[in-house]
Amino acid sequence: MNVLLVSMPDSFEHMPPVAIRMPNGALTSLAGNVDPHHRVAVADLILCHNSVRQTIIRLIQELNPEIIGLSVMTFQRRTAGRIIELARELKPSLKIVVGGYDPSLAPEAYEEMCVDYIVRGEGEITFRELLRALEGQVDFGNICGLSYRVGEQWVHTPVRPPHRLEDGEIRLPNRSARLLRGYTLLGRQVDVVETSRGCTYDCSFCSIIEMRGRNFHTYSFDRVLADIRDARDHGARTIFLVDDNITLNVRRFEALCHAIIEAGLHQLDYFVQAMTSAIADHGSTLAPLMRRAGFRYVFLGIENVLEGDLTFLRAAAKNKEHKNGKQAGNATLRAIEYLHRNKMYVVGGLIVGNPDDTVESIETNLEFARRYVDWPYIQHPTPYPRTPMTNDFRQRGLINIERVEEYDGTTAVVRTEHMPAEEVEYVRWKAERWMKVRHLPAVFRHDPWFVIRHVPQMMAHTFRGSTLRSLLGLEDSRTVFRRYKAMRHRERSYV
Ligand code: B12
Ligand code: SF4
Repeated sequence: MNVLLVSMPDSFEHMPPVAIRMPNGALTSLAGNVDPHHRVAVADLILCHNSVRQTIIRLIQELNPEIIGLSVMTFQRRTAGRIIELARELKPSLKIVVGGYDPSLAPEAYEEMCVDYIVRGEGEITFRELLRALEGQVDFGNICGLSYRVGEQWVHTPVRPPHRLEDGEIRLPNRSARLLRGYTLLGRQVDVVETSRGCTYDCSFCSIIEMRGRNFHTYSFDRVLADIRDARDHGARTIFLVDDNITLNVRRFEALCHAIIEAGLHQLDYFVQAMTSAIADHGSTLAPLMRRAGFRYVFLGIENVLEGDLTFLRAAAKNKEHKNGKQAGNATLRAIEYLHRNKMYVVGGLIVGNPDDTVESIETNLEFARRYVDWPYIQHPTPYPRTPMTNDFRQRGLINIERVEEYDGTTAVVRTEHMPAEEVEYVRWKAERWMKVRHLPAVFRHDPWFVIRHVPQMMAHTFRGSTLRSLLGLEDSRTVFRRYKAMRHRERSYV
């Protein structure tokens, strides 16, 4: 069968397409795991975010797929709906499948769209079996993790348990299936690689637990190294390790760093997401090793620097330092110190605008980011489907905006007990732009040509909404903010 898999073009404030265009790892993993007689093509629509409609039309005409699969996050739901309508119009007989976090956690939203199948949870085996069912080899009802229509009714088969990755059932991704070019992270071709899936924590804002329960499964190092080599052979110079929480098993992470070095793959740049507690507790050995293995940016899930907020976010435990087996205060500063001492940059993940936040508590976090992090990644709590935090916000009547296309993390859609949502966003937005500028010299040292060629576009993105008048101080920042919001509103219409 001819299969076309697409990821959505929607990006958010911290991912300006001029500097960051990342592949979707789910689609190549699905492509690598269907039966070999199928022809699968993958299109990451972030690579054509200015011409989505034309690209979809062209791909459907050229490839004539029998099945189209869409990978969707919640803030991309509206775009997905429009692409589904367009695809249906272009080819009414097309079978349309949706998967990813949003269809898995809010399948009811897709039942009202023109889709034929919803794949819930991990997709490789479900999708492989779905294609077999469409060829008449197996019964739809026997495929776990699938929702499908029978007449007017939707049937939901039982949940598929998370894969034990250790057994080698999931094959390597198929990167050759990609049709579009232009992936980049600050000027270097980027690719995504997984070494594990899952997490055993239960932060209240995170979708992972509802998606797959609390568990942690790992791929073998042979497979991980083969995957990195494959990404490199397809042109990548930067690898983003997309594991949910690679630092759950620090000994394994250290061994992975050794394996990368021994395999000679440490010439690539690596980005990774990490817990502060793991880095603080093991930094004296782990951080130098990470540096030797090529790690350059570490996204730290700091979440908040105030204990009250950490408790609300259920993120206190993962941010605690330990001494002699006992908890010994917040781990964040020590983690940052280890990373900086070993010449790595800290992407500081913070969440501000929690129910009890005031201007002062938000300012405390912003001041922390100004002083200690290299690249701020500050978000607002966002009520994604079925997270415990969504419940809390709903019960307290604090959700202001139900339009999910605005659930991109940097649009404040909830208010606090003390501040309107828009004020929360304004305070964060105003401070964060300047923090980003400070990191430009470091980017310049690593990739001077990229910066020279793209600095005007990067600055224009960071300071969107500004005019000559605002630069001269003749217009206040609230006017600029309103203009920025209007631009953001317009650009969300990708199709
Ligand atoms: C890595 C990652 C990123 C990276 C890289 C993204 C990329 N292009 O790959 C970065 C840091 C850039 C990022 C950014 C964002 N992310 Co993110 N990210 C993740 C993370 C950690 C892992 C995702 C991943 O690649 N997993 C590996 C792949 C193989 O698994 P998978 O995507 O789940 O796909 C499987 C199934 O879902 C299914 N499937 C997926 N698509 C499809 C399609 C079909 C047709 C089928 C059949 C099956 C299927 O099968 C796949 C294979 O089993 C998750 C989860 C987490 N713990 O936080 C969050 C997560 C996906 N991100 C999330 C969000 C919200 C964002 C942001 C909007 C804001 C933010 N929090 O940073 C931005 C938006 C980015 C943008 N487009 O502008 C949310 C999504 C919540 C939701 N309900 O939509 C998650 C779940 C985190 C959370 N807050 O809970 N993210
Ligand atoms: S530690 Fe990270 S992956 Fe795990 S539940 Fe918390 S936010 Fe999600």
